[in-house]
Amino acid sequence: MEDTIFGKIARGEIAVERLYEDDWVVAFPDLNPQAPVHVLVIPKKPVKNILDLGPEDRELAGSVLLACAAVARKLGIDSSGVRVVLNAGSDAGQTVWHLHAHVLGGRALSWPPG
Ligand code: D5M
Repeated sequence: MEDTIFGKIARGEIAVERLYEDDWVVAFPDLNPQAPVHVLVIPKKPVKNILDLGPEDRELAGSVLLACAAVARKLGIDSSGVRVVLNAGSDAGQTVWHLHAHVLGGRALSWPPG
C-alpha cells in the first residue's frame, strides 16, 4: 500500500506525542480534536483499514483494541465513558489510508453519528 503520514509517524519520521506505544501500535493526539480527549491508535504495520485485515492480523487487531483501553485509562476517561471509532472507506469518512482507531471522550457524545 502507499505510504501515508501515519506510516511516517509509526516509523518515527514525524514527531508526535507518543501517549502509548508497544510492539504493535502507537497512540498520539488527533490534530483536529472532536472531544476533550481525542487520540488516534495506529498499528505499526501499514494496513489500509479494518477491511484490509486478514486472519494473520489477529494479534494486531487485538493490540489496537487493548491500546484504546490503555489510552482511556491513562487519560482518565475510563470511568465516564469512551467511544472508539474505526472509519473504513470514503463514505465512512476515512481520510488517511492507514488503519486508525479514534479514542474519544471527556464529554457526553451523541448518537447516532452523522
Ligand atoms: O481520520 C483521520 C484523522 O487524522 C483526522 O481526525 C485528523 C487526523 N490527522 C491527520 N493528520 C494528522 C497528524 N499528522 N497528526 C495527528 N492527527 C492527524 P479519518 O478517520 O481518516 O477521517
